Amino acid sequence: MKPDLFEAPDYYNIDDLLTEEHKLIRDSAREWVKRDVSPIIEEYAQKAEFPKQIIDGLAEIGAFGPYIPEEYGGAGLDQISYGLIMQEIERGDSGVRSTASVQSSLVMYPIWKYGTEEQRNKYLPKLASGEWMGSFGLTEPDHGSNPGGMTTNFKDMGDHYLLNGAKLWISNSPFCNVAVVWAKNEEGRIHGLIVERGMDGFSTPETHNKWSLRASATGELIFDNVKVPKENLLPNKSGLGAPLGCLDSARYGIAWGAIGAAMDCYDTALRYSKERIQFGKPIGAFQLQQKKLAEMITEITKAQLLAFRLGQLKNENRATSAQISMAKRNNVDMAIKITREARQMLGGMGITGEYSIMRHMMNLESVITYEGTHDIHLLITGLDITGLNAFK
Ligand code: TGC
Ligand code: FAD
Repeated sequence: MKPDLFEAPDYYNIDDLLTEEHKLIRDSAREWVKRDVSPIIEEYAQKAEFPKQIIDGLAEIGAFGPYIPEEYGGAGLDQISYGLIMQEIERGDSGVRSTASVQSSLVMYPIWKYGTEEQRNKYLPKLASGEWMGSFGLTEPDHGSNPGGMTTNFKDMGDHYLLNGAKLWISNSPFCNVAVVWAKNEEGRIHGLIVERGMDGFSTPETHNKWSLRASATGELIFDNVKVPKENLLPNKSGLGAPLGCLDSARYGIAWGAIGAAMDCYDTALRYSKERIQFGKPIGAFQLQQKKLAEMITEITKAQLLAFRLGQLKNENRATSAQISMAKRNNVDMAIKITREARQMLGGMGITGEYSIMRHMMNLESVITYEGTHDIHLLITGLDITGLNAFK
C-alpha cells in the first residue's frame, strides 16, 4: 500500500471551533492511525482478519469509552472529542472504528447507564484498557430492522436465568470476552444480560466470506440453555428503548466516523489528480475531475458542520434520537458517494489495494446497513416531521 500522506481538509476552518484539548486528542489519534493502522490494514483486510495487535493502541488513544467517567477507566471526554476519535479511526478503516464503537457505545455504555455499581466496577476498567473485548447482541436471523420482534429469551430458574436463542451479524463476536445480549423475559419484556465467554452453552461462530468490513470480525452469538447468574442482568432500564438508547450513542459516532472515510478518499483523489498526467495535463486540470472534487469538499464540509452541531447538542444533552438518525444517514450516504466518485478518479488504480478507496467503499456498504439502514433512518425522520408512522 502507498505511504499514508493524509492531509485533512478543513475548508470552513472548523478547527477554529475546536478547543486545544479537542485538537490534541484528534491529532494523537491521527498520528496513531498513520503509524499503527495504515501500514497494516490493507493486508489484514485482504486476509479478512482483525488485527488484534492494535487493541492496546485503541485503548491508549481513548477509543474505548471516550466519554465514560475516569473513575471507571474511561477517558472522561466530551462528545466532540469522542466524535473526533471516531473520525480519525474510520479515516483508517471502518472495521477498526466498528470495534471501537461496539466496545464503547454498545458494551461500556449500557453497563455504565443501565448496570449496577458492582457491574460497572467489574467490567468497565477491563473494557477500557482492552484487556476484555465486548460485543452487542441485538440483531437476530429473523429480526434485523425490527428488533422488537426478537425471540431470544430467558426464564427465571430461581437462582439463575436460562438463556436461549441466537444473534446474527455481531461485530467482535468471535473474540469477545463478554457480550451484552438483549432478550425477552417470560412476560415478553426486553432486558440486557451480560454473558461471559466460557459459560456452558454459549458459542460465537465467525461469519466468513464478507466483501465488506473484512478487517473486523463478525459472527453469531448462540445460547443453548446458558445459565446466566442473576447478578448479570442490567437492572436500570428495560424495553426496546434500552438497546435503542445505546444505538443513539453509536450512531452519533458513526456520523463522525463516516467523515473520516470520506476525507481519506477525497485527499487521495485530490493528490492523484495533481500527479496523474493524461493528454499532457494533470487530470485535475479537466473540468469534469474538478467538478467531482468540488462536490466532494462541499459535501464533506456540510457533514462536518452537521456533526459538530450535533456534538454541541449532545454535550448539552439536547440531541434527539431523530437528529442523530439524520446525521448518521446523511454522513454515511455522503461518504459512500464520495468513495464511488474518488474511485473513478483513480481509474484502474482505484480498484487496487495500493490505495484505500475501494476498501472504504466496500466497508461503507456495511456502515450504511448497520445501526439502522439508510431507509430506516429516512423513515425515522419522516415519522419525526409528520408524526405518522410509516414502519408498519
Ligand atoms: P418504537 O415503538 O418506535 O420504539 C420502542 C421504544 O423505544 C423507544 N425508542 C428509542 N429510545 C431510545 N433511543 C432511540 N433511538 C429510540 N427509538 C425508539 C421508543 O420511544 C419506545 O419506547 P417506549 O417506552 O414507548 O416503549 O419501536 P419499533 O419497534 O417501531 O422500531 C422502531 C425502529 C425501526 C426505528 C427501530 O427499531 C430501529 O431503529 N431499527 C433499526 C435496528 C438497528 O439499528 N439495529 C442495530 C443493531 S446493532 C448494530 O448494528 C451494530 S453495528 C456495529 C458497529 O456499530 O460498528
Ligand atoms: P432487514 O431488516 O431484513 O432489511 C432488508 C431491507 O428491507 C433493508 O433495505 C431495509 O431498509 C428494508 N426494510 C426493513 N423494514 C422496512 C420498513 N418498515 N420499511 C421500509 N423498508 C424496510 N447487529 C447487532 O446487533 N450487533 C452488531 O454488532 C452488528 N454488527 C454488524 C456488522 C455487520 C458487518 C453487519 C452487516 C451488520 C451488523 N449488525 C449488527 C446487524 C445490522 O444492524 C442489521 O444488518 C441491520 O439492522 C439491518 O437488518 P437486516 O440485515 O436484517 O435487514
